[in-house]
Amino acid sequence: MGRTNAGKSTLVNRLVGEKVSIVSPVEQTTRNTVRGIVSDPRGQLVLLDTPGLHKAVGTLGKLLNRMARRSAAGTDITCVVFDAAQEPQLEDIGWMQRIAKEKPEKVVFVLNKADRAPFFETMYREAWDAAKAESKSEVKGEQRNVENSAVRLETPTSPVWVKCIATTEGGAKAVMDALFDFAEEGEPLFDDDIVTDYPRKLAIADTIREKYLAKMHQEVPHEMGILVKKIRESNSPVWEVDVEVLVNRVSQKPIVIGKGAETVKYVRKCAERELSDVFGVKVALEIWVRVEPNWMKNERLLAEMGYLGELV
Ligand SMILES: Nc1nc2c(ncn2[C@@H]2O[C@H](COP(=O)(O)OP(=O)(O)OP(=O)(O)O)[C@@H](O)[C@H]2O)c(=O)[nH]1
Ligand SMILES: [Mg+2]
Repeated sequence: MGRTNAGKSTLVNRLVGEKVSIVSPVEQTTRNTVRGIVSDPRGQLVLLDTPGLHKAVGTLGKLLNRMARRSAAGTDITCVVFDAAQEPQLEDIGWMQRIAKEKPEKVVFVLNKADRAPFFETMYREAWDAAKAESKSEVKGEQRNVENSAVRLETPTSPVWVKCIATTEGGAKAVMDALFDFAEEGEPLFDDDIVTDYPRKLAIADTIREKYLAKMHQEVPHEMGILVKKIRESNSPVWEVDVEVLVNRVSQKPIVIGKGAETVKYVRKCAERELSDVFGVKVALEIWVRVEPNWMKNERLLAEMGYLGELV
């Protein structure tokens, strides 16, 4: 978990060795919890990529924050990704405070973007010290056993701090080692040739959204919802996929389509190429843009996009 744009999805893809989660330079890229599965001679790791925490605006924002928080519960290892090329921000400190308070046993703090300068490692460590101190004084206020809680707050092995460059081959090796060090023995949960169990319809919708995020550096993509209505694979070597792009306002429709349908054609071409690669069959997308005011508040549509049901 971690703040939006910290590089969580990039890291998950790097660890898995294949793209299982979409990535973009803009905030709020990931909208669902995506599982990435690492099968290594050392064993199997099941990674949960979550939507980045952010200041919630509207129903969807709140849902995404809730999903991020819930995914954190019930995991064996808590891995927080920080964009250490930037100073710690409210959301980073929020995760630290939560960890200081809830004291999960195994924590990995990833200082990502170590290829960048300046790199704010010291500030993150200081922020953690402050979060611990704050939590201790709260405990004192509640008159609990300070000694015990101090011991559990930081053991010699947790949190582990690792530097990472998620964008480069080998740049996340230390993260992988830290995760395997913490992992406990158990039966593998997935076959070793599976890299994700993310539903196909959602994966296709995400790929289309990623192409829009890359093409449109405006607010519009955040107000877009992508629905994969149907995948027709009957008797043909081509998958024909019906897609609806939902926008909030009438004025957004021409932007999503583009002049002479340029934008939608570009997105379709890039997405078709990538999806054909991923699925090993030719994929043909039929994209319809529909104005659906307040789709972000429509539970049926949100459920269809997977934003209501946690996969965890
Ligand atoms: N320079 C540099 N850039 C990185 C690194 N890791 C990720 N990025 C870039 O950071 C941006 C955000 O990456 P994502 O993986 O989409 O971030 P995220 O944390 O999943 O973001 P949300 O899904 O919005 O929560 C992308 O442009 C990545 O290419 C890194 O180690 N170094
Ligand atoms: Mg992401």
